[in-house]
Amino acid sequence: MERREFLKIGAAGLAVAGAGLAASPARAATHTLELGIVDTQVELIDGTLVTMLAFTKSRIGQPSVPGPVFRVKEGDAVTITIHNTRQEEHRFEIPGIDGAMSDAIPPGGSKTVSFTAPIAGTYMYQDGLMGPLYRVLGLHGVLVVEPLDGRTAAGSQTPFSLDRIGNPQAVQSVSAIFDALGTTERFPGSKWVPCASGEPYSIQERIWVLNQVDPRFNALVVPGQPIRKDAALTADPSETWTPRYFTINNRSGFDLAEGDDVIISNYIGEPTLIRVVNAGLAYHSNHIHGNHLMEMAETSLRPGSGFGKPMLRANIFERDVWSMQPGQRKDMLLPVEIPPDIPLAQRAALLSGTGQEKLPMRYVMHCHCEMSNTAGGGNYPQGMVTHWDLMGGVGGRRTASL
Ligand SMILES: [Cu+2]
Repeated sequence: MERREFLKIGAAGLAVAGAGLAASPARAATHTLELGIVDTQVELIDGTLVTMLAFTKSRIGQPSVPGPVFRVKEGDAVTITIHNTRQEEHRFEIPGIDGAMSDAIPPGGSKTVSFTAPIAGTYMYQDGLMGPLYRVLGLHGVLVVEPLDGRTAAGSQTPFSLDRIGNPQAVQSVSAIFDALGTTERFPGSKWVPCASGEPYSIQERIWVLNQVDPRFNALVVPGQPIRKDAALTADPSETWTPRYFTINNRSGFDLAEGDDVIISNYIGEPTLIRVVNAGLAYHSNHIHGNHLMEMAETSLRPGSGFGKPMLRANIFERDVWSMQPGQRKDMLLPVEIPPDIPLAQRAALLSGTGQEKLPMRYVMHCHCEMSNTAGGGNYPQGMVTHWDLMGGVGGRRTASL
């Protein structure tokens, strides 16, 4: 055999081995998860107590709204058993994932769903019953599917499965952005680093679950009793929904001034992915100051076979304001670059942490949806308002921790 021929076979052999590796069931993990469905008392920003429906992380775990974050890898085998401890029927589903829908779960009963983790993206699990009243009353949470590899051709890590996206322009656009991070004048600093496995969020990745509370609907939920029927309210909840509290991760107003599940505190060059999910029934229009974000992916809400599936953008918009329809999920990348409102002459000083800027520089995030501004009267007392902190220049975290 001539050497050239050997190389040809070698390359072909490698390609087959690579393909086999990517699809190999041996690499797929198995996740056996449990969720409970309970009711729980939640104190809102003005002291009002409401009863919400909530998932628990195991059959008898602590209730939380949103439910626990699950992270799996593409191709993993996932089995979720849901235990209904309430007095009415529920149902579990994950829009966009084939096979991830349970039969009705009777009061006191349990059901199991099994599926193979689909293409990487941000998914929302929910109870879809009562169209979708039970979802907004608290039965929702996030499932993150991470890519098996996710690297660009140049080796930059991304949250997407670039090898499975059937849109070359989208792959090119996403690759260009993730390759530019940490290597260009506009984006000095570091690459994007994915969240460590098993953690709900990280320094460079946040999950914001948007929702609203209309206490008239919460009053239908009484511990120990089936949910009260009220035709005037529940015949079509989306027609009668009048939200009074606008929440991220179940907090509103001043309660959103703290909490590192929501608030990003990073130095320049620590790009951060925000997975934004609207579990509610109202539109939101989120506006972040200081940086524009790259809208990398959104969910298809068109009826049909693509419904609920993530779509990468071929033409990536830079947005300071982005809209969130009910049920929408978007992956937004905050580049944590030098804010364009910093005068040119002062940028070098900011980068080195010796500028005149008082640190941290705090930039607001507020929702432009008017009812979110004014619910409760005045300036966001019950609205969706938070901020992010720019802590300093490139490498500041390393210096700070010395
Ligand atoms: Cu604004």
